[in-house]
Formats: sequence, C-alpha cells, structure tokens
Amino acid sequence: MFPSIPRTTSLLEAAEFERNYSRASQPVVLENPVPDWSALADWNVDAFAAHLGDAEVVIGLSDDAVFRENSGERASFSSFAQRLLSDMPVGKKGVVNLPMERLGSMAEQASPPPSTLHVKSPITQVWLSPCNAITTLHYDLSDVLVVQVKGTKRWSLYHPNDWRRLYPRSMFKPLGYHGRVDIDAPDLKRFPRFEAAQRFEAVVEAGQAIFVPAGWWHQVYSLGSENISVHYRWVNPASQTLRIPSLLRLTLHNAFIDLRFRYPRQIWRKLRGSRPQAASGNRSSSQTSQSR
Ligand SMILES: O=C(O)CCC(=O)C(=O)O
Repeated sequence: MFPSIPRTTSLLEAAEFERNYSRASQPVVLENPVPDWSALADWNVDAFAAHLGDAEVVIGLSDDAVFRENSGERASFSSFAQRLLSDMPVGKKGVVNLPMERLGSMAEQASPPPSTLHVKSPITQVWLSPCNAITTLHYDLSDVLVVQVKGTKRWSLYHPNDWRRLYPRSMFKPLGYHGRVDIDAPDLKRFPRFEAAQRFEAVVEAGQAIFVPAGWWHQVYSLGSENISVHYRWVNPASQTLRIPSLLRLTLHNAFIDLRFRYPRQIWRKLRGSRPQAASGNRSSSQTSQSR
C-alpha cells in the first residue's frame, strides 16, 4: 500500500485551488468537479466514432507501453475505435489524444470547465485509451488537471525531489523526461536509489479529477474497458518552479530536450506539411500521448 493523494469533496474555487494546490505544488483528487457535464453520461467510444467517423487521427501505438511522441500511425478514428473496443492484445497498446477543438459540437457536453480552473485558456485535450494501457513514468513542465469522463485510471506519483531516484533518461535522448526505472519491477542493482523513492497513489473514477503539478513524476494505468479523460494543461509561472531546486533542474533538463529534439522536429514537420502533396489531406492536427 502506498500513501494516497489527498482528496477533496468541496468544489474548490479558483483562488483557493491556486493558493493551496497549484502554487503549493500539491496534487489533489477532486471528487465532483463537473457535476453538470452531460459527457459523463453520453461519452463513450461509439459516440466518438459516430461523431468523428473517418476523420484522421494519430494513434500512439506501442509494444512496450512507452508512448513515444508522435510515433503513432495515422488512421481513421473509426479504425482506432474498432481496435480499442475489440480488446487490443496485451502489449500492443494504443491511445488517441485529440485537441478539444476537434470535437466540434461534442465539446459542449464537457462544458463549463471545472470552476477550479484559474487559467483562461488552458490547452485542452481528450484522451482515449484501452484497458491495460500504461503511460509510463515521466514528468511535464505544465500543471495538468485531468477529468475522468469514462472508465477509471490509477495514478502513481513521485515528488519532483525524487528525480535522482527515478533515473531520468539522458537529456541527449528524445525521451529524456521519462524515467528509466520500471516502477512495478525495479531492477535495484541497476537503480539502487529507487528504493528510497516515495510513491503516492490515487484511483480516479469517472466524474472525478486529479491535479498533477508541474514536475511531479507520474505513471498512469487505464483500468476501464474504455477510458476517456479531458486534460487541461497550463504553464504556471507562479508555481514552485523557481523555489523547488529539483523543479528548476527538471525545467532546464526538459528545455534542453525540447530545443534539441522537439522544436527542430516540429519545424521540420511544418515545412513538410506546407508542401502541396501533404496539404491534400494527409495532415492531422491530433497528436499522440506524450505530445505536449
Ligand atoms: O492519462 C494518461 O494515461 C496520462 C496522462 C498524462 O501523463 C498527462 O496528462 O500528463
């Protein structure tokens, strides 16, 4: 048993959320943050398939459960839905991560945003994942509030100060913001410091939300047969970035990786995308799981 992430049943107002959680770099589970969303009753993979049909999406696919940035294949949403619903073999995991704008009128069913949100225009994405999908251990430099709409996810979290015990990948490799330790079967000979890392856990059911502050390492397990969640992401200049030395260090680490791998690839993709051939319907605005 691992210590639990604190939970709150009160509908946190934005100022209180910002003070007690976002600025304080304190994760929390919100029990009932979006009581008015009709998405809680209406969203499922079939509803998305009916709405998106053959629209092209990028499916993050992986044999080893590590979802690599934009490493997925392009396919119609309906073919993803079929795969997701037909019990994808264990080991072949797939996720779709769509910008909220791609949902068109369906987005109204996930509105208004939680009153807790204190930022005006967070990046908003919808994730769909099959049972057993695992987003492996990594950190982000943005705060994220994830509302579980359908299914259940288990979240394992580690404080930013545990970064040395989680053995971040080399900053000279694209997945540098991932840890190297398999937290469920750690090789303590290779990663002895991991033994002292403190894991926290939360199970987040449909209708609940979890807040994960920037720099907190997380590994996420999709437990429902269909898992749909809405992710609000923002950079919080008032967070602890400058006060938690490990967060400052992670910021530099990630900035180096971004400069070296992410932005050159984005620029390259933009240049390729502006060619006439790619413009004739071969483009997708969606991104896979680690694209943030
Ligand atoms: O929901 C998941 O599987 C992972 C989400 C995540 O890592 C994130 O939103 O930062």
